[in-house]
Amino acid sequence: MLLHGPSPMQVAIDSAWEFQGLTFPNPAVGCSVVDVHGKIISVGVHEKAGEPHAEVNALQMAFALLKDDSSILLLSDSVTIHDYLIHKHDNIFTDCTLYVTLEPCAHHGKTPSCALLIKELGIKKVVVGHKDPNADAAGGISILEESGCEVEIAEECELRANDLLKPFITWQKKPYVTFKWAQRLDGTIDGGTISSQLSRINVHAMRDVSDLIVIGGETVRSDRPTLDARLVDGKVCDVLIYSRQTEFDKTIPLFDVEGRNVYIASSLERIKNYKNILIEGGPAMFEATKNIVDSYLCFVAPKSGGTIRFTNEKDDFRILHSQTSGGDVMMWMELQK
Ligand code: AOF
Ligand code: ZN
Repeated sequence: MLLHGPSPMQVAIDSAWEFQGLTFPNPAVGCSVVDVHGKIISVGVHEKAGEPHAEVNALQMAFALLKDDSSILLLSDSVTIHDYLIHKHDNIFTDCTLYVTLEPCAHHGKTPSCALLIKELGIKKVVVGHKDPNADAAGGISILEESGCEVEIAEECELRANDLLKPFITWQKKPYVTFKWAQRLDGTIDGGTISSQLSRINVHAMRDVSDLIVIGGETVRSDRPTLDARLVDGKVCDVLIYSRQTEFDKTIPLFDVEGRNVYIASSLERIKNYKNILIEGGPAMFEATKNIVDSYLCFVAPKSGGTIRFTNEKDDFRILHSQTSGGDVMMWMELQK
């Protein structure tokens, strides 16, 4: 029996999900480079705004492999990698196909245009998962087609590429709200640290690119959190404590973080002043925020032992993506309405 692995587009989508929640204000994007025999030779992802795009990371690795020369891997800045590839490619990419989850960008933003790079490298075929919803960067498909590159829109992948792009599509018009929680296999959410060190680093990296963290008053009182991004040496963001009571013990560490505004309110109105919002909540917050949450991120640690659980009834979720995270399972989900 012949076994097939995942398609190059699926590999690009799965790889991009590893950085979902970490690329604000940019989308999470993945790219596979496939050689003339149909073999995936490299995969690249966009990891953080300002850093190289997925195509550039994938082509950098492909160059190192095809040329058997790792010196390009020492470069980290997008402009430098673009220049290097353009000057040294010797037409090695001509017969390669790129599978990229998002239309290659036409513009020069924080980094130079991917479509122009692909054109310069003479790549003959690009398969695109989704058009770019950002008018400033869209137009890469036309640039490629006009240069004689065959562009295919991977229709069977559209739903999966669309799931991946949801935060970015939403940011074009309104804030995007993620509700995150960690639980054990038995559903418990109390009693100290639950998730793995890697999962906690992941959450700090999300805080680093969030502009507002929302948390319930009860959690503030019981956990006495700091809500900063120290595990990734990241920036601090504002905090909204959602509570009917306005008095809090100001020695709780979150009040003592420099450069942060802390609001205490019994309404979620303030959310509309922000763009990338992370709710770190328990069962009460879950109910209170159902109408404003775009996606749910749940970390499940393979252990048991607490006492408090979500006891909410009758909710169905759709899993957008699941992956492992330092021994935990991490699920991105949408509530079925
Ligand atoms: C791509 N590949 O991996 C990503 C793209 O400021 P810049 O230069 O980083 O450009 C950001 C815009 O580029 C972003 O708003 C989106 O339209 C597109 N993102 N495009 O070709 C990528 N992340
Ligand atoms: Zn680009």
